[in-house]
Amino acid sequence: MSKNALITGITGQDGAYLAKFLLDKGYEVFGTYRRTSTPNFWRLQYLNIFDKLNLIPADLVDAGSMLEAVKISEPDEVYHLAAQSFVGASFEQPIGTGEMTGLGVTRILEAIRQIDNEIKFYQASTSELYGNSSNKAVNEDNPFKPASPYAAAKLYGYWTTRIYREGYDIFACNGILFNHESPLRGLEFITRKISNAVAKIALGLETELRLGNLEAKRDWGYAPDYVESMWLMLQQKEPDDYVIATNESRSVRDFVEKAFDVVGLNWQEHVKVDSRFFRPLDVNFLQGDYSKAKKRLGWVPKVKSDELIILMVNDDLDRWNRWLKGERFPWDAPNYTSDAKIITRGLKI
Ligand code: NAP
Ligand code: F7E
Repeated sequence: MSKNALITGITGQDGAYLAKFLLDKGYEVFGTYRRTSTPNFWRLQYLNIFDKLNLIPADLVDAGSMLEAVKISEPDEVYHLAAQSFVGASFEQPIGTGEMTGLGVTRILEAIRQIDNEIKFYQASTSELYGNSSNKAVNEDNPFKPASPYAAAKLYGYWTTRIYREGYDIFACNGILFNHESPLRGLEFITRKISNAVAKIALGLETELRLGNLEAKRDWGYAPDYVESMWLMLQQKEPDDYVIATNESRSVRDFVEKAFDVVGLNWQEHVKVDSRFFRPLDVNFLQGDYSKAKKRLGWVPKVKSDELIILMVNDDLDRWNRWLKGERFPWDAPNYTSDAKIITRGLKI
């Protein structure tokens, strides 16, 4: 008999890739989505899985809806991916981020505890937990030092997961995932902001790209590789916490340079540093040591950042080329305009 999986946040980058991964493994996949004025299913359509899923409306701030999602789906495994996941926005909406990204974890774990504590649980923890605590590669034993409201909320979620594991014997795991990207990444995150702008600049649709802190370094992996690790964690004999990373780190400056190289342009002629994109506090350096995941789960990253940059730029080039030929898509790119009137922390773009 096939297993049931419930993915909260199925409309996001990881939710979409994980849904595809689990469908391919023969799971019956349920996913939560929140009510929005415009439906947001483009990633599921992009991966051609939209009509294979069971979708349940639920919101992280609404405990009853989370309980209902667990009841309806009767899951063997819950992958809790839903969150306000953008670090920059967490400085603008710190309380909402605490509600969704922090307390949301308790709401879903309470639902599991009340309905069936045999359900296995994955919590989307993050490298942001480490903050600026180290300038070397970090593993599961390094201390945490969150540097944003997002990271503080995730720290709460990390410990709640461990408390429910130890206190109620729930098979609950933290995946401490370092940054992972793909052509399905949201446009506000740096990698996709860059790949999308590079494609548009190469095709003459835009001339400049405005960025903030170019010196920050991140350990960037490929999202489809990373969702496999989530599943692997829940297939082990015992629940545990794992770092998932590539063990390589590069700066935003380096990423942007390589992305412009893909289309044969000089990044310095197009990139402008703009104070609006700096955060009140930033994490300068992150690099993960995934030795434990390699040893226990047999997991290794297949795509490293050099390849990732090329595939992301090429995918956005393909989208915009097709758009120029008159094709229209369910996904975001055609709707995105750089002249939108955005206000961030009181500063107008
Ligand atoms: P994402 O693309 O931003 O997706 C987040 C998902 O959460 C979306 O489906 C979103 O729905 C949903 N969501 C947000 N607020 C909600 C609410 N109030 N109620 C219900 N659903 C809500 O994020 P991602 O990159 O896939 O990341 C997945 C998870 O891993 C997140 O928890 C993130 O914090 C964590 N994480 C990500 C990374 C990374 O590098 N990607 C690394 C470590 C940890 P909408 O589509 O309606 O917005
Ligand atoms: O920023 C710098 C920015 O927003 C990366 C989330 O998935 O990964 C993600 O969080 C770096 C930061 O990702 C711009 O200041 C410069 O230092 O792409 P990002 P993030 O903050 O690392 C972790 C692991 C998560 O858990 C999160 O959910 O790039 N940066 N200029 C910029 N960043 C953005 N977004 N935009 C800029 O213009």
